[in-house]
Amino acid sequence: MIKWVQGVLCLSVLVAFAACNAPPVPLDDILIEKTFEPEQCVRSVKVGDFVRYHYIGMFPDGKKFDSSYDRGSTYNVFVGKKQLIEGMDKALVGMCINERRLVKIPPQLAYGKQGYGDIIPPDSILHFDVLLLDVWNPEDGVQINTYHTPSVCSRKVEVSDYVRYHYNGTLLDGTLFDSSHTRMRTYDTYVGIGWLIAGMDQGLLGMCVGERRIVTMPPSLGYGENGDGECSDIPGQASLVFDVVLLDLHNPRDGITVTNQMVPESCTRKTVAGDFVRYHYNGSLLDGTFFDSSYSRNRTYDTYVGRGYVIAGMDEGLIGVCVGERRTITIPPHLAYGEEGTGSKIPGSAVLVFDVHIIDFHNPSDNTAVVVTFKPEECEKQTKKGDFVKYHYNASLMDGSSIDSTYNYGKTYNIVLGANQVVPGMEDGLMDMCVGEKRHLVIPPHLGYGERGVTDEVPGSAVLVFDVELVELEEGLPEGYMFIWNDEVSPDLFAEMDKNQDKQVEASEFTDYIIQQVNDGKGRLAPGFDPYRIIDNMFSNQDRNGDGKITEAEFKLKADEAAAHDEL
Ligand SMILES: [Ca+2]
Ligand SMILES: [Ca+2]
Repeated sequence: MIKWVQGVLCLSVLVAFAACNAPPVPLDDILIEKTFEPEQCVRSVKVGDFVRYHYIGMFPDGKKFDSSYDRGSTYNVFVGKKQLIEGMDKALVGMCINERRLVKIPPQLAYGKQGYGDIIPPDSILHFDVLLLDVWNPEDGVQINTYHTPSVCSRKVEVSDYVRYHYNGTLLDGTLFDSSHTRMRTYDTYVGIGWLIAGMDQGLLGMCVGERRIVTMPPSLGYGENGDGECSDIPGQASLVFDVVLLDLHNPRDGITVTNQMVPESCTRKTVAGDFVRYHYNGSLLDGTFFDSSYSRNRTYDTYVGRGYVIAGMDEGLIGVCVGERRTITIPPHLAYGEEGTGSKIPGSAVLVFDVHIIDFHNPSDNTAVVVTFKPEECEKQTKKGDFVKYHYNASLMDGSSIDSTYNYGKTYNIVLGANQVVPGMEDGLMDMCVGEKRHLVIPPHLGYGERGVTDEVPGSAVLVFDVELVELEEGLPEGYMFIWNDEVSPDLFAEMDKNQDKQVEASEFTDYIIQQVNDGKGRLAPGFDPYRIIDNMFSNQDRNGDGKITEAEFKLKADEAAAHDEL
């Protein structure tokens, strides 16, 4: 090949030398001088091919007699079928796209002794400056050259699938006629049902998301004889080359698909419609382009499921999940954001892929779930409202992450039951419990810390898990009482309290007296509260005029009023 080219070059140099210094030597055959050779030659012209080329026709003295450039369109013709002068039929064979040749054709292979009208005189040697732009063969089909194959391909394009892809469309000589990249928008279409030119309908079949291929097609499978001057500059009879990358693929008949399921070993309950779910997710497009993540916000996504609060595919994909489960939910656009897409990151007709991790869920109708994990043999007293209880707890979230533990502080948590000192779910969970008993409590957020949670400790809407152990129980007073007498009330109560006998009871006398009664076992203060605060309140109640002393009159008035129901 190289030798042959050199040979031609030498010969043409000789001819040129001869042309300048001596009368023209008659040519036996055409002479070919390659004035430009492309680096690559994927295909060269063979007899029977159809070509599109530009040319300038000249006489040896350089005088132009014809030019395709002047007409503004390529010359389009079959090669080797006597549709051209014989010399040209020969000259085009072996030419590559973008190759340029200066061809010298003797008269016997051109217009001979007759010449051609007024244009070509008899016995003319003709020079043609030829540039080949396109070649195809009627036998050609679509040629597919895959130059990048993704490592994973779970699905390939089939007839009637809907795809989103990017492409650069060029002519065979490399001229760009269209690009989805410059529009910054994928081309979205059905495949194989005539929405596309035939070559593209075929060329996309079998493609994986992420695959890159070059699809080359003859004009019969592209824009045919007339080309496409409306939307792009595709000349008639042009071969088309599309450099395609597939970004997305689904079928309108698709539902969601659930893959990569990781279900925890223990799963006693699965979500149903109406449950409230907290989950983390990473969202990406089918080609792996990330669009959103709850992790980046460092906050779970919280929603009711099966109630239309989220896209239909997610509503469906979050049904039947366990706490702690991981799954990948792939959602076709008609169950996601449809043809319009949303925001700047989810294009129209996009398939969405969500990797979700279920943190917890509950139902608004849930009560505190109580599981007794240890019950002591002896159980005389059970907790009730008003009791003062001391208990240990380990608090955690459903994913096992620890919130708090009394064991860490080495002392119990102490509360009066029914006094709103803990969340309602904890009140429920501590009722009817024996000393020594252990329980596992699951508290839904509406009985826990609600939608707001506790800053830096309990996330909003979180289900809480408490393992509790009742350590001590001090029986409370009947509801509404802060102090009661164990025995009969002394008839000389006022006199007993007025220790210095000045006919009035000062705060210190009152306090000393009540404390004495409690210590003697004659009376009882409500457990779990500051006794001095209770006594202060009792004193204030008696001291009607607020002068810091209780007179006998004040005392009597109060005693009559509260004969049936009060502290004294
Ligand atoms: Ca006194
Ligand atoms: Ca008073």
